[in-house]
Amino acid sequence: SWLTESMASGNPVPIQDWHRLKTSPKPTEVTPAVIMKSYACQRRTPLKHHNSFLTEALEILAENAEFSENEGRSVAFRRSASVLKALPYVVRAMNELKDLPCLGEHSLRVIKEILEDGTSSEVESTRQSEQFQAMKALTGVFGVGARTADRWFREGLRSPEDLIRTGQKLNHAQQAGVQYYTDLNTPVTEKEAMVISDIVEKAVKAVLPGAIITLTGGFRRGKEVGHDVDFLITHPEEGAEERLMPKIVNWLEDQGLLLYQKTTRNSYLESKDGPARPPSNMDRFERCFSIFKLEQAQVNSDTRLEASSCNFGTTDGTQECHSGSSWRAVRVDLVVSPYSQFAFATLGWTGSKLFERELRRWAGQEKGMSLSSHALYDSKQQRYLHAISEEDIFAHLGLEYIPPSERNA
Ligand code: DCT
Ligand code: MG
Repeated sequence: SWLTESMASGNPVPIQDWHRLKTSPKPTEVTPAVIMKSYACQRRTPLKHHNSFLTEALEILAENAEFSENEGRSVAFRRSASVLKALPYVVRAMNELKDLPCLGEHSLRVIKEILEDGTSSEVESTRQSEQFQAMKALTGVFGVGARTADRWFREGLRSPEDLIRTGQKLNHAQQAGVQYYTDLNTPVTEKEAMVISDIVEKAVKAVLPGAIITLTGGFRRGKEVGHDVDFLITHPEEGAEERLMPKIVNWLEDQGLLLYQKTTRNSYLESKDGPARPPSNMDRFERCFSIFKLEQAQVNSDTRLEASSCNFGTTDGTQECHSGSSWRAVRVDLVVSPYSQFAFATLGWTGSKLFERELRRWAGQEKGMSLSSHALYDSKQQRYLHAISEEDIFAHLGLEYIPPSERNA
């Protein structure tokens, strides 16, 4: 509605870093021709954009490709969607797309169908398919990836209830995933994220005074909801952050705030980014996948909640407490980084996933560099490039600085 309002009021639709080639032939139409840079990290992508009716469709196909572990196909659909997110106008006709990069034949076919018929038959049949719905339900269990979900699907399982009913062997993460399924598939609100931030801050300050805590992930990009809350923790004194995670986890556990936690020394990013791997300081990078027990009363601190009011079906038909409980489960990711890697970690954990992927691709293909959440390695100079801020890293990469709120690629 903000879009229709701004268009109706005649205010210009925000144009990010677009270079107008020519103005629209008809002055009333907001369809300027633009030069679209081909890497998402060269563009500004706001959270609220003009083409959700197209991007949501393309992202269904991307998700479906992920379910069948077809990464190339999935990335192709995500790149197409991302280009449309960066457009400063609503796409109404195919000729408005002719100079845009990353739009493959398949994506263009889907877009054409939506523009002509309002929907795409491929997208709708995917959405309705038993396989897509089952994969969505099964990968919606914390700790379950596409491979496991696909195996279960082929064994005839369709939902978390089926996992319980058939007594599937589940690891600890998956057991928690099934147990807190509804909560973990209920979006985390900004308000809930703020309450969690306060708790994490209290925990970290208690075990390491002077530590710095940054909210990363989608909430740092300005998202109003998320599937989890992501934090990055460091300390200005290099080395002070060592063995910090177990202390934080113990503090939280003592307060009864954790429903589940698993601390790992190696994050998935480390294992992927071979060449940029600094040999010695790598193993300090710690990550904790956790599930917090968040008291609803802390979120609605101005509404006094009594046990008796936490029930389904109040007089106005609303539910006062989620699932009729006084608390909810929330996924929280904690990452500890040495101060020297903090800028890289901040950039790497802010996302979006596609923005990160594109940054690494840009570094490798255009700059002969290797970027990870730990470091930036210049292959030509054969040395690591230092950075104390995200701005430094964009500068090393020869990219214009893009603030977090415009990294929603
Ligand atoms: N990340 C990444 N590549 C991945 C997974 C994560 O680069 N495969 C980075 C980018 C985002 C950050 O880590 C946090 O990940 P998520 O929490 O999964 O993403 P999000 O953007 O915070 O999304 P959500 O709002 O759903 O939590
Ligand atoms: Mg997140």
